[in-house]
Amino acid sequence: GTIAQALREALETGALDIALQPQFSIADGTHTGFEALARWRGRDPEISPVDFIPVAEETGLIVPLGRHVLDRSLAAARRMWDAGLDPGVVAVNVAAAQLKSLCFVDTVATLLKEHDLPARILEIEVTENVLLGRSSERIERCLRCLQDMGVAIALDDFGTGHASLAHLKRVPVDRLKIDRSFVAGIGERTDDEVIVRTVVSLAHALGKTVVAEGVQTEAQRRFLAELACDVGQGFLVSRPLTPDAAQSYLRDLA
Ligand code: G
Ligand code: G
Ligand code: NA
Ligand code: MN
Repeated sequence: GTIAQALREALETGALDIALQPQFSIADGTHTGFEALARWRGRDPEISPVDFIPVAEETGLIVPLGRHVLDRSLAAARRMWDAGLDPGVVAVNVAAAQLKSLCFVDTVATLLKEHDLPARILEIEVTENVLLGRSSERIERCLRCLQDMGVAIALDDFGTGHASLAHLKRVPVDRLKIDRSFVAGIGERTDDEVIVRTVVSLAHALGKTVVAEGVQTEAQRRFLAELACDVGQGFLVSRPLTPDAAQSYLRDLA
């Protein structure tokens, strides 16, 4: 369709870029890293990744697009390091089709080398549903390979997909990201509070860290701090920023 064609052109012309959203320690507010989010610049009205990522997945464009996002994310981290700033861990969303392609681990290793960055700078975010398809065994092997390299693995939108606790036991995952729909209910709905409390406790009992998404209020942060939730992300601290603005953000913290 037309979106697919325009997306292909956007990849070629450099119109596809990233935004970086800061992540922070729930306990003391210190910076811990960024999540990289794909952005399609120069389109009016703007098209959200919620709309163009599915098109990219259907057309196979997600493989070059995902590589581009990874490359831009590492380039941004490199530039921060070169400016004497510490970006922390940069989390990049990766789709099933990328993990299925046999060369994904090589792509990651090559890009880390090109940008002269250690593997520990990088986190790969996957959704639960990535673990369910026909290629789940291959994908799990790929994730384990990345983990062995020193790349962290995060399970995104946790609690909204179709994975079971058996998956959680088996798959190589270092952290859980609590979906923002649950965080939004803190202070509003007892059921959301119970779910958040239970996910933090489950993650910690399994030796994993927890990121709360969509933290918008100080009251939500305080609730999460009482649970010893590790990391937060959300409008309370910052919206997603252009790479330049993210660098200024880090400089202003120092
Ligand atoms: O910032 P926000 O509207 O930008 O992101 C919307 C959704 O799109 C999120 O669920 C996010 O995980 C997903 N997304 C954003 N960037 C990427 C990307 O580079 N790759 C994949 N696979 N998903 C992305
Ligand atoms: O989960 P995905 O990986 O789905 O999450 C990133 C999306 O969440 C992006 O669209 C980002 O702009 C959005 N987002 C980030 N922080 C907040 C927040 O505090 N509130 C809301 N409503 N959305 C947020
Ligand atoms: Na994400
Ligand atoms: Mn998410």
